[in-house]
Amino acid sequence: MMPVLLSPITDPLWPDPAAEELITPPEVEVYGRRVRLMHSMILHKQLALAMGVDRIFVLSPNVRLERRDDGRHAYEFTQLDFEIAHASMDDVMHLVEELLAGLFREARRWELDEITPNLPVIRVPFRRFRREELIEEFGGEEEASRLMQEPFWVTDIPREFYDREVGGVWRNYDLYLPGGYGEVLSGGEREWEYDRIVNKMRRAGVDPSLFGPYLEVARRGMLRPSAGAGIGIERLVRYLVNAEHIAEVQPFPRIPGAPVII
Ligand code: ASN
Repeated sequence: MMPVLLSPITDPLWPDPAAEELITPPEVEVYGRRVRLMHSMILHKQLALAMGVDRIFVLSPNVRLERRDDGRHAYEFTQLDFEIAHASMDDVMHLVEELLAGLFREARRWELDEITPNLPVIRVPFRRFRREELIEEFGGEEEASRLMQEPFWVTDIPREFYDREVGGVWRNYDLYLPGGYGEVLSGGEREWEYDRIVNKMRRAGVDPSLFGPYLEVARRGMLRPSAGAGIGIERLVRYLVNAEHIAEVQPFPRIPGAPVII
């Protein structure tokens, strides 16, 4: 699918343990109507599946007005975003493991390791931690990312309404890179039932009236069970080439707090 850039609805990015406070998506006016720039295409991925497509991927630009420049955040970046009808979290985790193992194998084959001598060896499957378990063992995701030698999964993360929650367990996942490179992917199985979605929005203090067209499709019972994820391309490339700062892998860096030059 080609990306959507402007829409009345986008990812609230809230609540999320990675977000210090709610960030508001930038808005522009088109033909007298205010629309938002995409935080992420998650809701449009669910809507595309509702149209009957079973598997999609999209290279999607995301704009997030983050406050911190920590070398890992860009306020405009690209996700390789995908969604698969009736998939489970195990299906997606397996797919991502194969994708990354293949990518690093190819990088070596194409002698990228001459440019980046520290090209990591990727061994799959990656270790999995429930978020609570990881916090107990390491103190937090960032500490774990600094201490771990290989990529690892974090599951069961309490966050946005669209990720599936069954019996108090969140069927979602983030992939973290070692060496302090931090989070590179997030995803989950999805909610598709109207009542559950609205209840979770209310519980999180997210205003359902901001999601009218999406909720209308859900109310008609047209959303489908699915799972997917989005990979942060710049973060993945930064790890692949061992770059210090994300600005080094963006031809036109979009760094929080820094003025736009071009
Ligand atoms: N792309 C992510 C997903 O599929 C959502 C996000 O970036 N916030 O779950």
